[in-house]
This record gives sequence, C-alpha cells and structure tokens, in this order.
Amino acid sequence: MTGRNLLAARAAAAFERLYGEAPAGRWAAPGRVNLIGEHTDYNDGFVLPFALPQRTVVAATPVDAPLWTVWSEQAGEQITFDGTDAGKPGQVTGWGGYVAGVVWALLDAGHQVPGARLTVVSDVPPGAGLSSSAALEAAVLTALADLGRIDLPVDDRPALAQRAENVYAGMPCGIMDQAASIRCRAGHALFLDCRSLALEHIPFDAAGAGLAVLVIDSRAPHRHVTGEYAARRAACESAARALGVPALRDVTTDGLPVALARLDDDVVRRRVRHVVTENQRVLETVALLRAGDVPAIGPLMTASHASMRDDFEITVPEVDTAVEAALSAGAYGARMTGGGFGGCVLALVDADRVDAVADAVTAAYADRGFTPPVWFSAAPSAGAAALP
Ligand code: GAF
Repeated sequence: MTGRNLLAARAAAAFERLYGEAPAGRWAAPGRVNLIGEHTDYNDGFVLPFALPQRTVVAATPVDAPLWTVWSEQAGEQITFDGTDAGKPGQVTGWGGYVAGVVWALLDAGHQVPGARLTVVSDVPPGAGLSSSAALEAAVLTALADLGRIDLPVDDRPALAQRAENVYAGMPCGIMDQAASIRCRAGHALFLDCRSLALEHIPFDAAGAGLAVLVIDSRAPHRHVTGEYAARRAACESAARALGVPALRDVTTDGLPVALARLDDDVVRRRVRHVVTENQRVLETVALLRAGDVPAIGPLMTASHASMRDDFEITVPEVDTAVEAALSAGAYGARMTGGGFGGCVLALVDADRVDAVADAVTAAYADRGFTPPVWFSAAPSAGAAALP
C-alpha cells in the first residue's frame, strides 16, 4: 500500500470504530514547501511552492443537524462544535479552529454547510513550517464542498480557506499555503501571482535532471512565530503606505534605490529590499525552470536565504547552520522555506549526494549541540482531491 492509501485506510478505520459505519467518502490535501518567494504573498507578489507527498486525509459523512464531530489522530482527541460555535471566530481553538474556521468561512460566504462526522489523519509534520494547518483546511473544505454539493469553484477555494485562518484562527497569513494545498499539480511548482491570483503550473522535474530537493526539518523550537510574522507584515504594509503604493509588489527592482532613499528607518528599508528582490528572484527562477535549467536556480535559492537572514531577519541559527552545511557539502542552492523562525530548509542537491549532504548537516548540528535534524527528499505532488 502507498503512503496515501495507508492514510486513507487509517482514516476510514477510525471512522468505523468511532461512528459505527463506513464514511461517505475520503478527501486528501497536501502540505507544501515553497521553492522561492517568501513573505511576498501578502505583499501582492509572487510565490513558487510545490505540494509535498505528505498529506492530510479526512473521512466524512454528512449528518442532518448543524453539528460537527471531528476526531484527529495526531491530536489524539475528538471535538464537537455547533453552528453557534462556528459562527463566532476564535470560539474553537487549537487544531479544531482550522476545521471550525472552514465551516465559518463557508457560512459567511452564504453557503449551506452540511453538519458532518469527520476523522482526520495526517503525515504532514505539525509545527515544521510545512503548512499542516493549510492541509487540514483544504482537506476539510474539499470534503464539505463535495458532501454539501456546494457550488464553489476551485479558483475561489484558496481565498476562502485563507479567510478561515485569518479571521477564525487569527493568523494573518497570505494566500500561498492554501493555494498550494488546493491548486498544486504533480510534477509542477505553482507560480502564483498573489495580486491577480493568476497561476501557472511550471514543470519542475528535479529527478529528471539527476537532482533532488532535500527537505531538512531544522527542529528549531518555534518562538513568537505569529507575533513576529504579524510584525513583518505590518512593517511591509506601513512601508507601502509611506511610499504611496498599494503594496510592495508595486516597487520594481529598478525603482528600489529611489524607494529606499525615501524611507528613513534602516530596518524598514531592509524589509522592503527583501520583498522587492525576492519577487525578482521568483521571476528569474520561473524563467530558468521554463528553460529547463534546474541547477541554475541554486544561486537564487541561496540569495533568497541571505535576504531572509540579513534583511528580513526571520532565520535562526539552526536554519543558517543547515544552509551553510548543505552548501559546503555541494548543494547547488539552499534556503529556509516558509514563514521563518525555525521550520525547514530546502537544499537542491545531486540525487546521489542526498545522504552525504544530510550527513554533513547532521554533523554540523552535532558540533553546535542542536537537536539532530530530520530530513526527506520531496517530489512535487498533487493538490487537494477526493480519494477513490
Ligand atoms: C507562512 C504564511 F502562512 C504564508 O502565507 C507565507 O506568508 C509564508 O509564511 C512566508 O512566505 O507560511
């Protein structure tokens, strides 16, 4: 059995054990890594994530009342909420808040949402910056939309799931993670313009080029993530106001020196420089992938990391150590992926050097006394879908 089938079987078995019947269906949605384009989504900019093989599977059956009973294997608990709870953002907290948030967002958009019994199993590691919350939102949204025959085009689903997270769960994220979990395609990275929401599936065949994308979980303890994230977002938005543009997306690399000269705070100047140069790096990465030159994206990844470390100041010693060790061991490029302050590092490496690079990172961690990293290599996988 493949990993996905095993998860689906576990979700269905748990459903039968808890609710005494087989589920009406099963739905899956993946976690993601972002190849490049960090903290650009809420600046109306560009991102290039791809979906992981790791995913969250929901088994579900509708019920006749506005009542949602949800069991999570990872959390080891079952929660129940009703329409009143779902109507009040923040009422359901923890992992259940992402489920209640999706119900809230659907109701708020005027849809009839079926009550349901659900079980949730997942192999997306939580707290590793791989979008386990977006995977949960996307799996629940896909399940409820199917069960309720809700007329909700797939184009509109990422924004609805993002509202669940922004308004119900209180995390001021951009749209990248929900878009990745819902819209990604196997074998491709998702080039998303976060202003127009126009998207293009860019073939990304690292294996075909003899390469692998190594995903290294830094194991760094996440500290103050939501607060620091919100502070970065606020700094970007106030810089855009100071520059008289709708969003930092509107500052071009050519216009950057003039924009920076108009800002008097050095920290804000560096935040702006990160966003503007990062957008440009996404565009250059897409151009290289369109030309089929996968190894050439390495230096852009490494430059992205330097920008996150020095200008946006969202890295921590563990991720910097992983990036440096991977590069010293021969990676074409390496960078932290996701919101920052911990999480995962991506390294683009020769396929036959995966173990050597992972060993080099592990050795560097041992020298620094860090908790040993865990790692896997990832191929671009499919977005949210019903399972057969
Ligand atoms: C987190 C957020 F949820 C995304 O919206 C994005 O801003 C990312 O951090 C940084 O690029 O994953």
